[in-house]
Amino acid sequence: MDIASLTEFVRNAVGSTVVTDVHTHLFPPSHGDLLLWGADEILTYHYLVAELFTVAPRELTFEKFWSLPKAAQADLVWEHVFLKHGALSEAARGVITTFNTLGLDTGGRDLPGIRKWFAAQKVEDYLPKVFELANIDHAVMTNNPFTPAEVEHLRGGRPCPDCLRPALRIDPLLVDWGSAVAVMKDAGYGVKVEGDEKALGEVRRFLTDWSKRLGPVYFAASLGPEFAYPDDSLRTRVIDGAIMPAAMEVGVPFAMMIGVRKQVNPPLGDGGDGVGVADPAAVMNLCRNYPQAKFLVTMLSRVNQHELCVLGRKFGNLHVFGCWWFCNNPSIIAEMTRQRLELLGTAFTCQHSDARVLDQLIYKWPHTRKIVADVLAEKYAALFEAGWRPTEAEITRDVRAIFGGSFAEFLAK
Ligand code: FIX
Ligand code: ZN
Repeated sequence: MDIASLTEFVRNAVGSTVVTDVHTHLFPPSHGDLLLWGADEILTYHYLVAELFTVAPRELTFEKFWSLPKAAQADLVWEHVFLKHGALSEAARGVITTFNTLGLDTGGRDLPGIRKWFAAQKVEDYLPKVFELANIDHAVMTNNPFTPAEVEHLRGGRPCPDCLRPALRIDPLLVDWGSAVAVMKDAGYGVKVEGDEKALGEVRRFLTDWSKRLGPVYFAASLGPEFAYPDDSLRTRVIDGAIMPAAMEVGVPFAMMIGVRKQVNPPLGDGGDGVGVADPAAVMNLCRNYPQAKFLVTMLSRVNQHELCVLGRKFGNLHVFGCWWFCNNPSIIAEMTRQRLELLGTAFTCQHSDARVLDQLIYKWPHTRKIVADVLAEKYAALFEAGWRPTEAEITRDVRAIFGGSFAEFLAK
């Protein structure tokens, strides 16, 4: 194999490798409206609503926008972000990739026609088609036992296709203790707001009971840039007294998504969150304090990526994953993937989609595959120049590794 055929093989391998999507906000069709899909959900993705308000005319107030029906909101995004301001952002380009991949004519800019196509789809049939188009074996959901709308479905044991796997989302335990206690109390657990030993035991029981019910791939929480561990806060006591003991008892990793500055502009809703530089030392201390436990970590700030990569070299019980949210952009994905290959080899997961709308899988993975293919081709060419001759089977293996293979290995070890 010469460099040209090596490069071509690498690009094809990235283009065809099956992906495991380790973090999404998707739900089974049996969970009704919780599963977002279709033209209006695609266009009112909180990324695009935030972009709308960077260009919207003054008279379009937040109140006015949120008072509109979904379709009218989508019309405004289409008008201002796509027709009047060129659709150059990653999220906007994603919409075009999605519509085009589905064979919908964006050239004619015919939103009503596009809507008509989606109206003719049945989500039970559409979901497997989307997974096939994106070439995903399975995606991990975000299932929150503190959200009543979700609990109703989760307790009901609704059918869930095998391509969707559960994860137990536990943010309130760490960022909104008061409301977490209220939910656990209502569910019959003797949790007091003081968070004494007995209360933490009950939190542990709440987590293990939900784990028996769902069989989660991991426990997960997003945390602010101020997150510190250990400190003398209740949060540290909840981590040490409930979350880590339960995670180890159930045998699942604790996934942390660190660096979100919640609601920097609340009228934007989900689009109102921002980012802050965090201190990865909290991750270091957890990995050191719990050598028998496993941690999955992604960080939101571009500034934190190098230090996190280095921590990934230091701790075998730490798995670095994804280019989260504001890092999920071609320029940053390339930078992060290059850095991770150089520091971690293939012992990481290069991306997760964070899809909030089913159809987003159709653009988020091809966009990432393209970037990762460029970086991997460059790395393999350098390896070839150094004199190593990887076989096709080895390349296929190593490409799969950063798209879910290493994640599976990490879970299994
Ligand atoms: O905390 C999270 O899981 C975040 O991914 C979301 O809250 C965020 O709104 C999002 O959709 C990012 O892509
Ligand atoms: Zn997410």
